Amino acid sequence: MSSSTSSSARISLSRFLIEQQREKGHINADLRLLIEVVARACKRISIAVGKGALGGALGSAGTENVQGETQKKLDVVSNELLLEANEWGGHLAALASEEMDDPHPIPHRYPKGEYLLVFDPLDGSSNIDVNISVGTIFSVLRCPDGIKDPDESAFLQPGTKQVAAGYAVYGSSTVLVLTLGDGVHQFTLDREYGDFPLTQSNLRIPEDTSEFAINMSNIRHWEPPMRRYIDELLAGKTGPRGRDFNMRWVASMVADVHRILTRGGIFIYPRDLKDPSKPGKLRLMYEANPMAMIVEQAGGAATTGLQRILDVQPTQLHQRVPVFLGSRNEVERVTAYHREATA
Ligand code: FDP
Repeated sequence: MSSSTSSSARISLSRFLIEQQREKGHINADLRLLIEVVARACKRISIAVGKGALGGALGSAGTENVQGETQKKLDVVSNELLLEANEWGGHLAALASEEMDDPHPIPHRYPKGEYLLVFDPLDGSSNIDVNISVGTIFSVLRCPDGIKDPDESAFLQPGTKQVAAGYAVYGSSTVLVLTLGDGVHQFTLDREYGDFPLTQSNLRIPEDTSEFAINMSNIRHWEPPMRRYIDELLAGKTGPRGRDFNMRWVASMVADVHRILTRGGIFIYPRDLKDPSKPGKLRLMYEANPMAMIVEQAGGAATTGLQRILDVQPTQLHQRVPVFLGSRNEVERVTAYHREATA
């Protein structure tokens, strides 16, 4: 069962992490520092996002990232904030980001640590200018032994190797959701005190749901098992499922996944035939993998439609995968439809 914490039993993120290190031995001092530094950067991004038009950072930066997507000014600002916060602490061997073609080395003037940090600095960027929730997603891996100057190949580890994953949602409140491989915990930014008290521990995703999240405008590009699954949901009480389903699509993965973590649901971004060269829209290393780790740690499931996301062996830093994640029974059903279709 998940549990909410009241303000009388305030446990800050720092205290939570120290206890994880001291009592449970889940993390070492470097990983603790890494998470604290990421949280600090998220606080700064939250402030930048919260300023809206007053901060002068809305709109396009006039550049494109490696995926050919237009970068927003706040994408660039968020990326800079995460780089600056993390490169000097001595806990990282390298960083990689959605917004940079290649991994970012730690400058020679700083010591290097044992971890690799991969992030999407501002997920849901098409929602930035319209005051809808956006967020940061991150994943932490160990740098392979003996590698002093990690390049892309050092990052190409399956999601099962993640030692931590998390996201921040910059919404009506700013929340930080974190897993260190022992459950999922939620912290809420206290804007007056500037810290992140623990507000919910051991979040659990209900196994069943009547809510799905998908961009329905792509329906004509979907493969047959995907159409079959959604047709059955849309048929509601009159169809084979015998009950009605509701749809929600924020179009910020962080916000849609956060809703699912809070009350259940299934989130889908399938492979489609619009551009057959792209196996889905979402990126494996800094969207699908960290979200899959969080969802599994909360009792849900996460697949590509054919295999567990966390088992995918990456071949490229910016590779894309189809994503099906959330309430276990729905993810298993739609995955079974895909497997039947390829059998
Ligand atoms: P965005 O392109 O705005 O950055 O990361 C990709 C992503 O957002 C996800 O956050 C979101 O779930 C999805 O794309 C939205 O895709 P559609 O524009 O196709 O709805």
